[in-house]
Order: sequence, then C-alpha cells, then structure tokens
Amino acid sequence: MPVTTKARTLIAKLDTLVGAEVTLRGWVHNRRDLGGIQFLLLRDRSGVVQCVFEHSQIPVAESCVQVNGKVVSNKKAPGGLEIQANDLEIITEALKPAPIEIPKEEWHANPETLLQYRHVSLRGVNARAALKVQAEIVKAFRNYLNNQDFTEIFTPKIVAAGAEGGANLFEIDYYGKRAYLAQSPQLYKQIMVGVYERVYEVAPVYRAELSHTSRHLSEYLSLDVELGFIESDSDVMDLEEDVVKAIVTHVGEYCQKELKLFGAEIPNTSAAIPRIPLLEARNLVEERYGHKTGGKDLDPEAERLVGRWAKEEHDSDFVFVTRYPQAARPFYTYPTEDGLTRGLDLIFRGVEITSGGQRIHDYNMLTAELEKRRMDPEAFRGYLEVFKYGMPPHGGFAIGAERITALLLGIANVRFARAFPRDGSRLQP
Ligand code: AMO
Repeated sequence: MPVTTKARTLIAKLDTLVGAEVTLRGWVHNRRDLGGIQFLLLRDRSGVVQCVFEHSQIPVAESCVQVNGKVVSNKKAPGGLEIQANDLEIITEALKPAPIEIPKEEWHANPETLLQYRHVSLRGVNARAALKVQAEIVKAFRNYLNNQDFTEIFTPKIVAAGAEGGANLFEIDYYGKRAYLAQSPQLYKQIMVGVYERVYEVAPVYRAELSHTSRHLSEYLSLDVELGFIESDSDVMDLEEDVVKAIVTHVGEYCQKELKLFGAEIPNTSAAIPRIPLLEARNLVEERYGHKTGGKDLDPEAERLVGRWAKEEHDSDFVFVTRYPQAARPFYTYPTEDGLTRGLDLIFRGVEITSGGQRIHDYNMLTAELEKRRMDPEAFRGYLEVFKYGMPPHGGFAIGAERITALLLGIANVRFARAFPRDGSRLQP
C-alpha cells in the first residue's frame, strides 16, 4: 500500500497537540492484543508513544509504520497521552521477529547477547541514550575548543611507528611494507602545533589489547588536544579542567532525559579539580586505605582509591595525578631532573580517562630520549624533523570518549559506550 505523504509529527511534540489529528512514523516498539483492542508502542527518534487501535493487524516488532490518529490525554498511558488511531500503514515490514525483544530484554538480557545482536539492540532505549550522550560530549568538546581558537585536525590512522610504545600495536601489510594502525594521533597533533598552535582531533585509534577488561577496547574514540606556548603542565591541566567542566555542564543541560534514564548524577563542577603527584597519591592510598601499589603506575584499585580521596576531601569526582616517573611515560614526555616527568593522568570517579602532559620540544633532547630508550630514530624521522624548525613548548591530553561516557552514566563496561565495539573476540556486527 502506498504511504500517504502527510506532514509528519514527532512523538516529542505531541504534548502540545492534544485534540489534534496527527501523522506519526516510526517503528513498532512493542505490540499487544487485548481481544478487539490493539496497543502499539510506536518509537521514533524523539520518543515512544502508545497508539490504540480497534480491529487492526499490527505488524511484527521493528516494522516501520505510519499511524494516523488523534492525540488524547490518558493519565494511565506512558507519558500521559496516547493516540486514538484511525489507520496504520506499513512502510517496511520486518521479515521476522527480532532476535531479542528490545523493550524487555534490553534491561535484563545477557550482555553478550546484547553485543551479539548489537545491530538490533542498539535500537533499545538505553543503548540509544548512551550514544546520544556521547554525541553531546563530543559536541561540547568541539564547541569549547572552537571557542578557544583551536583548529580541528585530521591525521593518518595508517602509520609507520607506534607513538605510545608497548606491545599493543596492530600491524598491517602496507603494499608489502610493514605499517601499523595508529595508537594515538600523538606525533601528528604535535606536528600540527607548529602549524596552528592549538589543535584538536576526534577520531578512532587502535590498540591490540591483550587483556579482556571492562575498560579496554581494540578501537576507541580519542578526544585529543594539543596546544603551544605553554609554561608548564599546569597550563595543560587548566585547559583540561575547563574542557571537562564544559562537557559536564553541556550534558547536564541537554541530556536530562538520558541522565534520568540511567539514574546518573551530574558531577559537581564548582570544586577545583585537585592535583596530586603520583608518589604522594601512592603514599596516601597506602596510609589512608591500606592499599599498597607496586610498579611504576597506579593499579586500578589505587586509581579507585585516589578517586575516593578526591571525593571525600575535595568533593570532586575528578582528580589529576601528576609527576609520573619517566619509566611510566612515553618517550615524548617532558622529563624533570628528579627522574620524574610533566606527564599526568585525569581520574574520573576512580578510573583513568586521560593521559597528557608537557612534551619535549627540543630536538637534541628528543633524539637523546629515543636513544636512551633504544628506539629507532629512523622510524620517527618525519616527526623528529619538525623539531629542527622551531617548535614552541607545548602539551596536551587525550580523553577516551567511551570511558568518560560510561563513567558519567554509570555504565559498567565501555563496550556499551561504543556502537560497534571491537575487542579480542569481537569483529561483528
Ligand atoms: P593513553 O594511552 O593513556 O595516552 O590514552 C589516553 C586515554 O585513552 C583511553 N584509552 C582507552 N580507552 C578504551 N580502550 C583502550 N584500549 C584505551 N586505551 C586508552 C583512556 C586513556 O586515558 N597520546 C597519549 C595522550 C596524550 O598524552 O595526549 C595517549 O594516547 O581514557
């Protein structure tokens, strides 16, 4: 049957249209037949509404349909109103029932099942809300930086060398030569500081993570920032503090429905974000909470406890950990004489969401650092060259988009903060 082309009304606008005849288009979210009366929950991009029919055939869930009817108030209906439907037209009929029942299973299904059928489970209210919030986070990130005179850049994801070190590089065959998927835009964003002074990038990066954790993906969205003519790592933290507060404020303003759905509390942005050197943080975690951390970094439990300290003592959901030892940071990190660096992390609700800091901008210092670490300067030729041509003192940071989204909403696993997560055992859908 041809679909009539009446002007379409969005579900979110219905509360101003009680009494009016409207045309809605969307998906069959759910259907129920109470002998003679049929209930259709119709979903469009703006919401869900109940439509009531008499003696109609409602197609299987996830079919696309058009409903014509009258908007009436009904206190018992979800949202306080419903559609007394006159007719229903099928736009695209679903060929078979969905592998999971979206309105129900989304809340209860096994997470593995939700990921296996992600192409369908993404249509669920929770999944859509999470990714909507992420889109707003990215929008706020861009808005803030655009207003501060930053330029958005787009750097290659096929690269000759890994910037971050470690074993988690994906190797690819590049016309018979060895190449890698970028772990980070790090080296390119630094080069671009020589062009624009202030740059940012929003793009996926790749990590062949060997361990299967709730905070690691093989492909994640990196929100990268780099700026020139800084004095020290404090300037980097000042900027990042403003960026995360702008993100939180924006989400608080534009995602109220989504925050409510997740029962998520928006972090307090009035408190200054505390800054604590790593060595102090380790002592504090041991003395205050009895947790001893080995190694050169903070382990996840120590991160959690530093986050707890920040909340208890400073009423802050965020805390910067500063002055990491050289051995814990990549070669480009600005070293200090005491064997430490101007490298830092930002912890949000007890989980690292950012690494950053000041970088080395002196050519000789940089080549010496590569040699010290027995890295091959040839692999970094294109990067090193630029330091011969006047690079200002600079620094920056990167926020993992899935991590900040998940932590903001209280989602336990970053996989659910990415539309199509990639991990060691997942390449489909
Ligand atoms: P780093 O390697 O610490 O630093 O990464 C920065 C942030 O990216 C996120 N992240 C991840 N998210 C999901 N899955 C992963 N496998 C994963 N790995 C990292 C985290 C982390 O804090 N070039 C530096 C940044 C800089 O100094 O500007 C870098 O990439 O939120």
